[in-house]
Amino acid sequence: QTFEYAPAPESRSVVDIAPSYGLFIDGEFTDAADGKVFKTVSPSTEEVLSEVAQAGAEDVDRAVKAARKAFEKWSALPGKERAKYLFRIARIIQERSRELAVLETLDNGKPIKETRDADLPLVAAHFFYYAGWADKLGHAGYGPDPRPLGVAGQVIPWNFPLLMLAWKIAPALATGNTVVLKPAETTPLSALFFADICRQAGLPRGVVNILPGYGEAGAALVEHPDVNKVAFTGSTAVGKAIARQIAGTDKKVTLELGGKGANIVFDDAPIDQAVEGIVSGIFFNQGQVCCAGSRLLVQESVQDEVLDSLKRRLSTLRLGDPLDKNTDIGAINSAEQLARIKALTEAGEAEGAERWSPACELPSSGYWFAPTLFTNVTQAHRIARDEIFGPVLSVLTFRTPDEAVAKANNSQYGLSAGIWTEKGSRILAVANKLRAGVVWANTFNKFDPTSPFGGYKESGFGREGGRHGLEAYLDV
Ligand code: TXE
Repeated sequence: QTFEYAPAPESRSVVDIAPSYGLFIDGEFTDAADGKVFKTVSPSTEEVLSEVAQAGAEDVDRAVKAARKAFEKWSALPGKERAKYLFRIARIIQERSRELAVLETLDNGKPIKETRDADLPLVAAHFFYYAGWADKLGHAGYGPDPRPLGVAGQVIPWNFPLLMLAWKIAPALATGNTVVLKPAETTPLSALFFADICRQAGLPRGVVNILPGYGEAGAALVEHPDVNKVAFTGSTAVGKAIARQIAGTDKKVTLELGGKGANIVFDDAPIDQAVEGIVSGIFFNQGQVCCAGSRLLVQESVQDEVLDSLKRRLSTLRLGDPLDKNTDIGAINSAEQLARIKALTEAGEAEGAERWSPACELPSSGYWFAPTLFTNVTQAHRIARDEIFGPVLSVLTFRTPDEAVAKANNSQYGLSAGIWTEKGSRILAVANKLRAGVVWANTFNKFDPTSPFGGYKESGFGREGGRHGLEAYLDV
């Protein structure tokens, strides 16, 4: 028995997008000092969504001064008072989550199913979770009176614009710091909407400042002498540049960088369940996920069965309008990112790997890439080593658990890994040998604000989330 199920797409009229936005400094929306603006477009249609003020060094200075001034009062508030603001922000996010989900989908290109069911609930959960810590910092294991660091300069990427904002802002405010945050240049809108939520929540002026702009604004923020703490999520190249930039200063830093996660399927794994995990591991958010399971390591004896089942499953994925509730695969975030994915997949073919995609029609405008599978991949291939950050899975095989561990660890990165097996003892044995900040067992891409998240090796350092996430914002 089959059912026709085609609910109407979410409409963009759910959310009001203004034709232009300012920078958010000291509780007000303002023009950039030099009057510069840039356009943000919908990746699924290339339609211009809005014109946004572009921050420069002078604006960074203004925002940092506002945050410094606000720090005096904000850090002196009792934790339970700061908690009230964070709880209020969390509740407004819940109340306005439909607007936020549509806005995020429009600006980012990701399916509404994901913004609605993953991004937004997690964003609210982060604010609730850290609101709960604000009056309990004396019990966090850091002694009776841990102190905030001061002004936090935060730079975030475009793949989870609002969720990365929540990961950065919630712990900073809970611990008594104030914030200047630069969203990515292709996804400024949800951060500006969040600025409006801060006003709605009555957050004191200057506690949160939002500066849309490009990398130069990020660099100016990071090196500003009155910024005490730098938090960055983005590419490993920029993360290293930031580490060099702040070397020799007293700034504290956390870096959350790239990944090349191994998803390891043993021959005793429930194959159907593993296939679902492989699909969500690499095709969630079009694979633009730092902890994506972008390398499938499958035990040789079940390779054919897993690949046949995976190909059948990929043939059922629906690519198209991100606002359609049935869509599984949305648009790639930008023309630049699409070009990077194309270049790496072409390198994969040139190096001799075998490429496969399901039959799939790509829309004529916007930035699109079909789900792609590479077999005959060796560890030396670029598609097995470099972060592609797209809907592209590289398949490698192994014979023994030791070989699986060796191959999984053969990476400059160490952010995530997955294990699929019926044996609990094997999960523990393998997980403890994997050099990765998170290891999922018989699941993938599960997130929770109570768990610390972060990388080994070139995936960065420091942890966000959980009690460990507090430490990044406190002098203990
Ligand atoms: O990243 P950038 P891009 C990886 C992924 C992707 C690649 C390039 O592999 O293909 O990086 O993406 C700001 N000082 N990840 O070019 O440039 C920039 O404005 C300070 C993984 O978009 O690192 C944006 O706000 N800031 C990653 C943010 O840094 C600077 C998520 C990220 O952009 C700066 C994104 C500078 N010198 C990409 N230059 C993850 N870990 O999830 C740029 N920025």
